Amino acid sequence: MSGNNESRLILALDVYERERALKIAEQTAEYLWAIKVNWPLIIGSGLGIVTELKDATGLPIIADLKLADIPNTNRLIASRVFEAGADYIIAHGFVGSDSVRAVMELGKTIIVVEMSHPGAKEFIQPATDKLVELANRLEPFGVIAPATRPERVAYIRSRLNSEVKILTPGVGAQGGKAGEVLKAGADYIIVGRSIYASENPRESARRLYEETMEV
Ligand code: BMP
Repeated sequence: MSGNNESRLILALDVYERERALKIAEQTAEYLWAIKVNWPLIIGSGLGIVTELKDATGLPIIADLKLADIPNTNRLIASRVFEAGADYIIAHGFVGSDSVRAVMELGKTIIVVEMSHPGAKEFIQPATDKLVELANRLEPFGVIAPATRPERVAYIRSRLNSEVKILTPGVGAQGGKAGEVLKAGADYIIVGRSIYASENPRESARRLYEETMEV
């Protein structure tokens, strides 16, 4: 099954089990632009799941490792994850440009500039302007911004180079609304529980996909 290049929906596949992950990925692939793999799935199923998901769906895979280490360690981790077939890696920007560059030298990178949870207001949000400046300087594929705060997405969009994409988690379970955040300037929405924990993941993905197409 192959994915949908027109789609603006990214599935956050935060389950532990390999079989379950592959089943949900195959059921929903038609409506997705990409699949985001985070630590729960890598810890539960091993890094090989990246290759398997790619083979099973043909979709781009985003490895959401939120790398936040010194350049050498970021490089050691990122090289194996890109080798496994990841198309994008998410890295934190607050560790500094050298750490982010170490990832960017190996493949397409997405930088966190603001997060979606309430605690993001404590440390990350006060640093967002600087993180956006970092993204403007390094020109990664994209940045992560909060779907829970569309006004912040609009603000980030107004300061960010237009070629840099905005990917927004926080739709559904965390309270964000797909239409609102896309109207605010997001390029993609990232959705986990509202799809994978629903009774019918395929139908939930289809509904979200339709919603994004109406914007
Ligand atoms: P859910 O739709 O179930 O809330 O999942 C959101 C996904 O996006 C999770 O994988 C989470 O780790 C990730 N995420 C987030 O929720 N907020 C952020 O600011 C950054 C994230 O990567």
